[in-house]
Amino acid sequence: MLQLIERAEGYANRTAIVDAKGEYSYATLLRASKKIARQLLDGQTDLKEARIGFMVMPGFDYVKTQWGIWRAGGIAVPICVTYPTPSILYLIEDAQISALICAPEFAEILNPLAQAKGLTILSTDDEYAPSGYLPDIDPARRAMILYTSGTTGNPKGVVSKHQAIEAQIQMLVKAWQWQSEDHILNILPLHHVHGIINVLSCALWSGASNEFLPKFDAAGVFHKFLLGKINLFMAVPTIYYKLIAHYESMSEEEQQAVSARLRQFRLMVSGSAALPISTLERWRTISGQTLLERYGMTEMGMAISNPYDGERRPGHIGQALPGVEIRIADESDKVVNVGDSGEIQVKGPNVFDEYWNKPEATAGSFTEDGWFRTGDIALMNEGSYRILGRNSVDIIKSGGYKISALEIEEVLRRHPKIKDCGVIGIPDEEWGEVVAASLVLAGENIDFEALKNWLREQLPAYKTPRKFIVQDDLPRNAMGKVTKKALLSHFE
Ligand code: MLC
Ligand code: AMP
Repeated sequence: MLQLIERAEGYANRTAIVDAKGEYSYATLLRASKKIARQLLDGQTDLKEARIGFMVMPGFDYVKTQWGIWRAGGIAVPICVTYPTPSILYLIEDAQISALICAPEFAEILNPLAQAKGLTILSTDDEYAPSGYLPDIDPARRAMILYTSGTTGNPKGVVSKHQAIEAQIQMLVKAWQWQSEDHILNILPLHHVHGIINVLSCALWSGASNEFLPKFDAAGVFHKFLLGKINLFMAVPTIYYKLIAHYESMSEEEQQAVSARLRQFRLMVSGSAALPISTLERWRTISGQTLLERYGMTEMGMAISNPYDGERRPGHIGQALPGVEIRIADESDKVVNVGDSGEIQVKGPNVFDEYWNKPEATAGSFTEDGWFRTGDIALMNEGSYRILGRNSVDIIKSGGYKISALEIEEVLRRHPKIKDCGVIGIPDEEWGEVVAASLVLAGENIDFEALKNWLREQLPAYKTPRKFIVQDDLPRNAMGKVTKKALLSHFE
């Protein structure tokens, strides 16, 4: 049996999930996920790794659906709740999804797609409860596909097996000393590892409580904190930036109450993008908490972390997590001297096996001797790793989301008024980077409002460019390739 499920049986009466609709025990979660599993199986004995797409807001229904797919032997493919139709269609086709589960509020978007593709569609509200046994799931089977942007145009599906997910959870539970008394607030999107593994799954593995706020909002977060139950928090640097900005807008009395409460937290973690030292310091003054910065990736969960006990060094990501091997290698995959910079390469039970249906991309992301190439450049500085950047200018990190410049460029080039374009990330204190596009027009001019509206129909909001310039031509090198570094200077 899957360890997450087996462990949940031991926590039966404890509170697993809190959401806007109520509180749910582990026993309730086990019952509800069994019902979903049986609905999906509908007489079959095992889904045998069929891909099940699900579009459900963060909350109890999301978790029962994810567990239901796993318990029926399926591969869970979460669909971002703000995806526009083309992004959902891409995912359905790329992952070869065979059935969909959706919350009633998404039926209007998913029903026509299910019909067009001939897919079964279930609702999280379906009441019928067929009987039947659930299959025994070997942890070596595939469990989840998460979509990640890369240096190729379209997002790739990262396939994780149950055993990799279990390894990712276990190393964090150990390193950060998760306990069954913990109560964490989860404000992250649930189509990425930060929210799914580090917060939700670590809590459920430990018998702790995961409380959802389905969408981040700074006032809502402070309100939840002040209620007094939450003792753990994990977020991307942009969220800490926004919390600080909100704190600064509060009255002195409110600030004192929030600060006093934050001082009682057991742990606060930052990750998914570089944490600016100014944010770490400001948050420490407000909360008395030194944020624990850690480093990870969809392909491997977390790999490097500052210590729970011991010095958390600003501007550094810490040391390898238990069971993870790290090396810093040069362009020919040779290990560099300690202190020299190179690519972070990773080995361990947490690392993924494959991109879905992309054997070439999979092979290209591992060295000949099996190390995963992260593409992140770092060095070891007095016992702690420090990130210096990435080996591709075409990967942008904005608000903790990874965005491919090439994917945005491909979309922009489909617009009838755009002849060519170049997309880059501009450094930004709040967002880490902001997506910016230089456009070469096909005609005289372009209506930017209309362009923004068009883009919102093509791409999720977090991927859409925020800054535009119009140029006669893009800066290019002697080979005719757009030079992104030169392009950056054109935005200044
Ligand atoms: C939104 N806005 C942006 C933006 N995203 N502006 C600039 N750049 C961006 N990237 C604008 C919107 O257009 C809107 O403006 C306004 O901000 C509010 O939009 P929103 O959608 O409500 O934003 P908000 O909810 O505030 O989102 C911010 C956020 C979100 C930080 C909460 O981006 C987020 O949840 N990020 C977490 C992503 C994450 O989980 N990454 C982990 C990946 S896994 P207007 O004008 O339209 O009103 C990984 C591995 C690891 O990285 O190590 O963890
Ligand atoms: P994703 O592909 O969305 O999982 O994002 C993974 C990427 O986020 C990594 O390859 C890093 O570039 C970046 N990242 C994660 N944590 C950190 C961190 N603490 N500091 C800097 N970059 C980070």
